[in-house]
Amino acid sequence: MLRTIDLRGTRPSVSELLALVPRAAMDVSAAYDIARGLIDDVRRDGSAALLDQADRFDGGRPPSVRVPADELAAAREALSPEVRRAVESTIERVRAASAAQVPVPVVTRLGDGAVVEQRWQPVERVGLYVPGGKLVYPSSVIMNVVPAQIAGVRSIALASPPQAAFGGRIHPTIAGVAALLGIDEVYAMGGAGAIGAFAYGVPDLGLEPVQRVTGPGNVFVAAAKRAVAGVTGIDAEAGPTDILVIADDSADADFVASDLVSQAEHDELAAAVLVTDDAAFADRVQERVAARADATRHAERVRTALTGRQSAVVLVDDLEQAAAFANAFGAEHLEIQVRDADATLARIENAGAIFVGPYSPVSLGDYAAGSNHVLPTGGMARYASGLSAATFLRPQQVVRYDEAALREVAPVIATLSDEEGLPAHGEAVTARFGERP
Ligand code: HSO
Ligand code: ZN
Repeated sequence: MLRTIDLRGTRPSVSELLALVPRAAMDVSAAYDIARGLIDDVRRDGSAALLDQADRFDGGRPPSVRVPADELAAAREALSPEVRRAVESTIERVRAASAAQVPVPVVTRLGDGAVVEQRWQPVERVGLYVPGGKLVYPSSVIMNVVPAQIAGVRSIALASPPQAAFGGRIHPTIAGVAALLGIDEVYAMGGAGAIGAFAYGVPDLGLEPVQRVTGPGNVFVAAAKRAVAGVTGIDAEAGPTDILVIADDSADADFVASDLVSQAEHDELAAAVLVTDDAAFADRVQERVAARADATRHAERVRTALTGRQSAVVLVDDLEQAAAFANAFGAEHLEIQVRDADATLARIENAGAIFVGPYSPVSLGDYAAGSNHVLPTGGMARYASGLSAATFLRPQQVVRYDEAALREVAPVIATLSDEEGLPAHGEAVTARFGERP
């Protein structure tokens, strides 16, 4: 079902590798002007514009844009005991891992009385966007909210589009999970307008501007983030999900096939790639993929994703070449299912999250590993990382020198400030040692 690319005996460059398995592109610039217009409408008309956009693009007008506290509480109580337990278990695991990953402050002593400190300061207020298109992901509420809470963000607002099936209200599971997490500022608003509302605030709703917007969304959400960048901080523009599996003949073909199908379930544009040094193993995976793709609920979508140009089986000479391919690809999710997984892991530089061994499937990370599932897509793993408490923290340097320590570096400052033609810089130091013009 997946097309095969045979790289054996070849040594393609990184750009050639990327051209072989091109990701489905999202044309954000084409959506930019529309997004800009919708944001401007919200700036001008406030909640009236949001309600109008709910009618035009989402599931109709919500009874109120701000979700009332009793609706949130009722949604929390309406979660089935089974779902509630699962959600609580995920929250607990993501909390534990996120808390352990909070960067620690460091103090560097550069000499007696010469100290540079780095402390981590949470962003004050953030806006989290939870999409509500063809699929809704309550698990993403956890993955966005928990790291922000762990980072110490004081004010968290959440937005999700009005749903037709619920009379223009947001999806009740999203509302219930938000309530379980203690989030009480929730808005039924979607798309570019919601991002604009977060960035500029909506006075008639009492919605104050946020300092950072995170969360995935469609092409208009991505375009809106691009439009408000600079006014507020944004996370990456999320694109279609991807999975890359490095496997050798020791792997279980059905495990690998099930993982490829699992991420293809998200989106017709999702990329699923197997890189292996064993052609017979690749054939076995293809057979299992075909069987599973036929039998799964979203068969049509899975088939479209797996037969698209963004998905492939890549045959390589050895695992070193497999790692080189994975590094060029920069997968959002990378699985390593080979005999000596640590040796391959050591060769990996670029990946959003790495899943090692036969019992660490991507869907474990999607829901219950404790890791975060908001990860860099579209090859952004080459320079970006997944969501964590650090996303909501800013390192700040604190400088503390005493008189003797300043005196010691005074000549350095004098020389460099002279060199740059900025003598007042040097004079700010000599002033402290009694020099007056
Ligand atoms: N695999 C998706 C996250 C997700 N999966 C949510 C299921 N629900 C992107 O990492
Ligand atoms: Zn997933």
